[in-house]
Amino acid sequence: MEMTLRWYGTDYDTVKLWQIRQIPGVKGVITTLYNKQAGELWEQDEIKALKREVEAEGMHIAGIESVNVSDAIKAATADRDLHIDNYIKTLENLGKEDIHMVCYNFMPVFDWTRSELARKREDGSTVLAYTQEAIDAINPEKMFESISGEMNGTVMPGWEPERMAHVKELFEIYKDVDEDKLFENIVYFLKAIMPVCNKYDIKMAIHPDDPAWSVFGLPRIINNEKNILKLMKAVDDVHNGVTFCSGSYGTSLENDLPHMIRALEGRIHFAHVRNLKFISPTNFEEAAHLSEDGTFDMYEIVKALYETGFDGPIRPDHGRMIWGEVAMPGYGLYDRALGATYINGLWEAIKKSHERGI
Ligand code: CS2
Ligand code: MN
Repeated sequence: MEMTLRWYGTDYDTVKLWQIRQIPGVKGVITTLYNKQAGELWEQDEIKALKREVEAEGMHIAGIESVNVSDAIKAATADRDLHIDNYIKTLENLGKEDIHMVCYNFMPVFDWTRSELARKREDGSTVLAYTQEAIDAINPEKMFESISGEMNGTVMPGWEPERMAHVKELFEIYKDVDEDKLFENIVYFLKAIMPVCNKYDIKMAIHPDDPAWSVFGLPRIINNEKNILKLMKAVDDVHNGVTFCSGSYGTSLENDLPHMIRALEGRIHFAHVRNLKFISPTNFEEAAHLSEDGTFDMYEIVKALYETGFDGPIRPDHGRMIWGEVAMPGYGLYDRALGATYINGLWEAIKKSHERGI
């Protein structure tokens, strides 16, 4: 595995590359072209410039998170083939720039959803949190105003004001898209991009839906072992792979995370490792990465990754806001650096135990 950190680019991130570089063992970043809309083409020059920027700080791009898939592709509207064509050309340009891992998701309209962006914990830290009651109380057409918590000038991905203005139309295009149709659409998309992925050895890594169930009545299909294995089988190519996000699959207590990792052996190309603390099955908050601070056994998660030969980029995921840091919720420097160090420690211990036959 390669330890990495997500970086939101010079224009958006409060965290700088030089700071990331000082985290022990982190030489790679996961980033994207943040000014691109889903469906748009990425020119090779733009990718090259991003690469140069990262490399000038002594680091490299370990993968892209994300090349977003447009709602036209997800819902199969008229622009679908045009957007797929742009996606293929984008992958080709990434391949030419020697980038071989692309994370994406197939969640309709929104990316991950939380009901609070800054729930205060006992120790004064703040975290992203979710309660089903709060989400149920939100009127989808007014949800932008309804979201609570300290925003620090940022919003959840997919909730940008310019998108929220069109949220009604976005919901409209999913009117006839149920889970089966969404599945058909993702298979169509993956089959179309597999040739370019094979040509440039680009590993596609689908991020799970978060939370792992339908919100606002929109279909969700990347949420449990059965469904993700179904997708792996439907397009049975190693380039059709997975981002194993413990915090997203883990939103459902029915998901046995180490078991899922083992079932997905060979198809996990990227890992997001974080912990959640459950108050009830539909009320959870994002904890520190340490096992005892949350509900998951992080040792078993990292061990399953190690034992299945995972060798892609891994990153801590959302961190708590600690030590007075002001940053994008979930994406401050301090707690993610602690998370990276903790995961590195687990990995080293597990690896040495194996090597020494302990
Ligand atoms: C990320 C996702 O912040 C997060 O939880 O893991 O937003 C992820 O980047 C996207 O779903 C991938 O397209
Ligand atoms: Mn994630």
